[in-house]
This record gives sequence, C-alpha cells and structure tokens, in this order.
Amino acid sequence: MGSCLLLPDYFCLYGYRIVMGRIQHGESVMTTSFNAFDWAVEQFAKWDVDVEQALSQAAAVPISMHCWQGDDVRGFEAGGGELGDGLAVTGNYLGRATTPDELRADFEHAAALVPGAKRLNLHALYAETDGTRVDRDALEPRHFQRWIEWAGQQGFGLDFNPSFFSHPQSSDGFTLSHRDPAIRSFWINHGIASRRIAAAMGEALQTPCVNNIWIPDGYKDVPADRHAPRERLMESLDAMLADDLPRTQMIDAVESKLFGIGSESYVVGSHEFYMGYAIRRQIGLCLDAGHFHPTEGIADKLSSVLLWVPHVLLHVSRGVRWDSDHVVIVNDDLLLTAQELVRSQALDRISLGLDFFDASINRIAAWIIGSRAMRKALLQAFLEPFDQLREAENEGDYTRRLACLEEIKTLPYGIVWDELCRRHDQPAGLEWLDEVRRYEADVLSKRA
Ligand code: RNT
Ligand code: ZN
Repeated sequence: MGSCLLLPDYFCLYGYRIVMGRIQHGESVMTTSFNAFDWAVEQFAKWDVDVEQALSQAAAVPISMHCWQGDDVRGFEAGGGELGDGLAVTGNYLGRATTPDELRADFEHAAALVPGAKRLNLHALYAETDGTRVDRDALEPRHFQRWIEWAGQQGFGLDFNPSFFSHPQSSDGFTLSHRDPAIRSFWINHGIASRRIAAAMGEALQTPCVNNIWIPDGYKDVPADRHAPRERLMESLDAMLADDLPRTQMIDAVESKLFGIGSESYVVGSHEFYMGYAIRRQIGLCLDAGHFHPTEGIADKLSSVLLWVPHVLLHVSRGVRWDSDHVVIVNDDLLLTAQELVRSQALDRISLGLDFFDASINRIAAWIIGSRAMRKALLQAFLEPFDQLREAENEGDYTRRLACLEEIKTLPYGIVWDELCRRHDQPAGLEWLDEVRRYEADVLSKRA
C-alpha cells in the first residue's frame, strides 16, 4: 500500500504566497501548486463576499494616528513637559522623541509600516514656537505651519486637539468649568485659538480637521454641587464654539469620560453631558473606548449616537481593568467596533482616531502594532458576509445566525491581509519589526 503524505513548503514569490504540496503515492510523486490568495478569494466568494472590494475599502478608511504615542504626551512647549491632569504614561523605553523634527521622523517611520490611508492627530502642546513661550490662549496657525507643510508633503490629513492639561492654569483639575471666571476665560480663549488652528489645517490640506475637546475637570471626592460645574461648562463651550467655521475645514467634537485619576467621584464632562450637548449643537461626539464602564463597549453605542449627531469620532484605545490606554490589539472589542463601523454605512460621518500611549516598549512599534491592528480589524469587517447574517436574523433564524457567526471566524483573513500589505508595498509579516529594530539601533539609541 502506498503511503500518502502531504509535505507543504511555504515560500514567497514576488510577494505571492504559494503553497506547494507534494503528494506521494508509493513511488509516484505528484507536484501541485496553487495560489493561496486565489483560494482565499474562493472561500469568501462562497459567502458572497467580494475580496477585491474589501481590499480597497479597508485601505481607504483613514486612521488618524496620534502624535502623542511618540513622546509620552509631553509636547514641545517652552518650559512645559510634565504630564498631569489624570493622564499617565508608564515606562521608560529608550528613544522618546524630544523635538518636533524627531517626532516627525519617527512618525514617518511608523506610518511607512502601516498600510492604507493615514492622518496625523496633533495636540496644541505640539506647537512650534522656536523657544519662545507662547501661552495656549495666544497660539496661532503659524505655530503649526511646519506641521502643515510636512503633512502636505507626506499626504497626511491633520486632526487637532486643544490641550486642557499639563498647564499651571489646570493645576487644580478644573479648566472650562472652573469657578474662577478668569481661568475659564483663559481656557475659552485656548479653545477659540485651537478651532482657528484646526480650520487653517483643514483649509491648507483640503480635508476637514476634527478638533476634539477633552477636559480633565472633575472631583476626586464626593461633590456637593454637581450642577454648577456642568452649567459653567455648557456656557464655556457655547462661548468657545460661537464662531461658525465651515465644516469643510473643521469639525468640532466633544469627548466624555466616566472617571479619571484625580476625578474618580465626579467628571463634569460626562457621557450624558456631551451627548446632550453634541445633539443640541449638532456637532461631533467622541467615544473613547476606555471612557465607559468596563462592561460597556463603544461598538454598541455607534448605531445609537449616529441617529442624533452629525459626526462621531472614535478614540480607539484599550483599557486593561481601567482606562489604561494600552496599545490597541485585534481583540473582540476592536473587531466589533470595526464591524459596527462598516455595518453603519456611515463611514463619511465617522472619524477613526487612535488614543493610546505606552512607553514600556519601542514607541514606534507601539504605533505600528496599534495601527496595523486597526487596519486588520477593518479588513476583517469589510470581509464580513453581513447580508447573509442579516438575512438569517430577519427570518428569525437565530440558529443560523449564530452558526454563521462562528463559521466565519475561521475564514482565511490572514491571507487577504498579506495581500493588502503586498499591494501597499508593506511587509506582510513580522519583517516590519526588523526595520524598527534597525531604526532603534541607528537613531533611537543615540538619543540622549
Ligand atoms: C483622556 C482622553 C484624551 C487624551 C488625549 C491625549 O482621557 O482620552 O483623548 O488621551 O487627548
Ligand atoms: Zn481619548
């Protein structure tokens, strides 16, 4: 009786993964070869999924990569640099970017290893004032001119954030809702300046800049008056947003939070507060994955808030037991978020921003891991046979719905991901880490 063995070899030829099998029947050896990508396309076709379409759709969704992963949210203010107001970064891996040029170089390196459309998300802390102290209420678009020119050359859209933290005027934990009108007005002016900067970015780069407002305001311990700070916040926001700026240039968004370090008992800008505010003003609402109770997910919120607000910004993050801002990975939360994005058919009303910071591993690798995870999740979501799932559901056939949901988990997503990377001239596998290691040896390790 002839033995029958399958001896697969895997190798890459012009970027295609070819699987060679030698099937040995006794003395005779038969060699077969097939293209794994073609085979994957056939597997998805059985579910009526068009892989070509998914590939182009998944690559086209812009991921706004946050500048603050590159330098532990410090920024470049003259005399600044201490992170505070509930934000904390742990770790001291070598090579943090300490100048705008270093941060841009690092970002270019990271972005080059992430396939698909990208934007850069900047904070007001990253102004370039050439060593002179320009306070936050006096910032102007010209302080971001280099960022804008560079982003134009690189082909990145820009997003922006006023920075309401790490500043003497926020040292007691209150900004826009402060009981002192002078402090409120300082921050209102910072907010106004930031909106102008965002609009200038959007105008220069011909793509609307999302300007996201997050403030740390809140009490560590049980408050007596929960009303007054929220009323003051509402009034401050109204003053900040009084100027109508064209939506082709900038989109306002507001970000809620359940609790923070130092604001455990009460956060002024709660979810209910901002949800109501965004609906009333018809502005964008930001949902940060780490800003809700651990059993709540932002994925489930999307279909609700999209009914009421014109724009949603997602801060894609990963909380481990609390709002810890771990690097995003492909887990159930991320997959469900990507699925809900795609299923919503409202991608033109949703912006995707990353929000994590880890200084315990190579920062550039952290950027790449999180961004590639987001892209993988998007690809997987575009490969979902949503019509079939919905059909089963609409027929009341929940048995089939669950059976399908389980079956599709093992479709060959990895092969399609490799193809996406190949088409964007990117390493499909771990080779990207070799490039990061080289950069670490050549550049990062030589930084002070
Ligand atoms: C803080 C918010 C906010 C910040 C960044 C730096 O809890 O998530 O989005 O992380 O703006
Ligand atoms: Zn956030």
